[in-house]
Amino acid sequence: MSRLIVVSNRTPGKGPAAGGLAVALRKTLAEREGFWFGWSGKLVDAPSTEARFEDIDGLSVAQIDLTRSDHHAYYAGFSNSILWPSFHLRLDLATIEGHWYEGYRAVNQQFARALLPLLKPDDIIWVHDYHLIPLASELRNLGARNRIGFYLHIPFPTTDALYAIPHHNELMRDLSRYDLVGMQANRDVSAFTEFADHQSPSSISGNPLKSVDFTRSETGAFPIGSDPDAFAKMAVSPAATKMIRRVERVLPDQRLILGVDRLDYSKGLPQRVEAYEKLLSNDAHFRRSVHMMQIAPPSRDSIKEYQETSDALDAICGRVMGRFAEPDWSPLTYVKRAYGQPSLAGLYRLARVGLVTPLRDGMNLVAHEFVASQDPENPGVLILSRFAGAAEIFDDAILVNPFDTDETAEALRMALDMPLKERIARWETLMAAAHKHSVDNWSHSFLERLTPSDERLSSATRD
Ligand code: ADQ
Repeated sequence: MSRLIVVSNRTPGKGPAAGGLAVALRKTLAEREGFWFGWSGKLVDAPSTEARFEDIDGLSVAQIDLTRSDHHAYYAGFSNSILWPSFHLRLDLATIEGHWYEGYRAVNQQFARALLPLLKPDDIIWVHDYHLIPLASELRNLGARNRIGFYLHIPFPTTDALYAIPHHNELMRDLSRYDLVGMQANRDVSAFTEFADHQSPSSISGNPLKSVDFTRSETGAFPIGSDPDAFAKMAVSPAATKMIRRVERVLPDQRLILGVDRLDYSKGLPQRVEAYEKLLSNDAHFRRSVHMMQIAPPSRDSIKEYQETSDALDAICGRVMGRFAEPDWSPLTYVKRAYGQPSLAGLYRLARVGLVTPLRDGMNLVAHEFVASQDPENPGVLILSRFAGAAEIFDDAILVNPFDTDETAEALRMALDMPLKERIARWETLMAAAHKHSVDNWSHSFLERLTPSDERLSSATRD
């Protein structure tokens, strides 16, 4: 079997893997004798030209260092102040500084130059996410002929939003140089196809410079998932049970509404707390019997728009506390830090409602993890944004428009009042979907499509 090389902005670190992605790809890499390539996390004066190999808990990792100025332009600049907001349809939050594109391109070139000498001709390369859109182009410009796949973890934008991104045509041409482009959801594939159709030679006749030829690149939806069995197990582990006891002690007889997210404007956090405020205001009988817990560790906090989201969330949490708290009852806990997965699994299991209401999201793994952690005999209810990729998979969740806080408040009421029988029936369907779309199935199906057809054929004959 050919080797697999995984490339992402950062390589996984030491210690227990933080996410299902690292665990799943770690397993696949072990089977295929490949390595993981990416930035080391170190900022240096002169960019490194050669990668350093390191064994990190049995995983072979090749890393390069970046200069502070390249990294700033590439990461906080072009990737997270232009691509992230535009792909999430938040053009109002994009900041465009023309020179960032040079840094973005320079880092992708640096990745390509350091990776090329490490490649064997039949290696398969799997590139992850919007930081590295130009990588296949850069590798091909240096002569690489390997099969290269790209996976976009975030939503694909509408054609209009794409046009607002500087150098969008070059970026789309870069995408067309992958053999396979994977997206989270059908909605993303449709948006991509719409753009590709716009670009077809017939629609841009007279302007050949603008045409991007997508005919050699395949595109498809490969929805990512969690490891549901691992979460189900973790949710009854001693660490999870300890967390459950800690919370039950301070919140006796309270039905818990739980949100877990990176503190990011795409996650709809202020709107979510506002919906909870409406629930308490409309239905006084919920006061004293429910409690909302929002866990949101800071993220990308050097970027102004993230600080503003954090301030907005502080303000609305303060308002809800001031409005509804009493000396012996608090409506809300807001925790601004990360927790280990077993503790999170415990909280998911304890919650009566998982409130997952991003304004737009590639997939949303919290929804998967919440479902997998439930007690089958007394499961909680998932309230899910229609604008998360997960909504295409979990249609037995209560689906809401997160911009409509009245609708979300009503969904909260419905979830809190939902009879056990209905909760079980919905959960069983959700859990079946979480299994069907596990992270293992995701990586296998993507790699199966990326693997050259002659290799696929010979492995099928061997089996
Ligand atoms: P994210 O935007 O980070 O991922 P998400 O899919 O929800 O969003 O993944 C978050 C991960 O971080 C989950 O595994 C969750 O458990 C963990 N996490 C969140 N809050 C935490 C906390 N307080 N403590 C510890 N862990 C926490 C991007 C895209 C998504 C896409 C994923 C994977 O934006 O749409 O689903 O990649 O492709």
